[in-house]
Amino acid sequence: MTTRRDYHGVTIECLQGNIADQPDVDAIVNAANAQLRIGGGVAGAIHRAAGPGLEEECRPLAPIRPGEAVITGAHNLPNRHVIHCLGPVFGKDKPSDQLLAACYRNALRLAEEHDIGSIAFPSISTGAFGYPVEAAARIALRTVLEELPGLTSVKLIRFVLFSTEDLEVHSHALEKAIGEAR
Ligand code: AR6
Repeated sequence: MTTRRDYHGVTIECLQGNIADQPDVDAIVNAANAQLRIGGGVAGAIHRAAGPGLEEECRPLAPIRPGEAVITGAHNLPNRHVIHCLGPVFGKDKPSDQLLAACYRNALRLAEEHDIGSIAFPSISTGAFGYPVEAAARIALRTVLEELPGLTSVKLIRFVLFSTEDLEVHSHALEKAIGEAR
């Protein structure tokens, strides 16, 4: 099941899948660690699929701070770019909501600067970093909607969720955010 909505000329999708297997988008977003090293979860899946060249390209860009985003090539991944975001560790990096929103905002701004037409996000901070998924989804979808009027190159924003539960939460957050924005 895919939830898809068109808003401000941009398509927003929520679907279940693996962020490292999205061959039809220009850029995928990494839920990175500060050192931009392999790690587990999303970062592990992306680095394993990209190959060691990605860590090499990341080395001079690290460390990054919570809320920050940096962009690299995609190496062996089927995309053009990887945008690496460091989400907040819930309850430790504060204010967590603003730092999480900054991840989505900064990723979209980097995408614009690099003429990216389509971008796929995972649910940043909701795994190892412990952010409750409902709250994180609300922030993610609201922030993305707020950014839409300023986007010219990005035409597709996809949320790739690992579980059916997380997909439902994000689909609901999308409907709700659009309802609030109208
Ligand atoms: N595709 C899509 N979603 C995934 C995938 C995947 N392949 N794998 C996990 N998820 P996490 P964080 C979901 O832990 O919380 C790493 O070790 C997962 O179910 O990847 O930002 C890094 O090195 C969860 O909902 O990211 C950092 O140290 C969401 O993606 C740290 O974890 C994010 O989980 C970052 O923690």
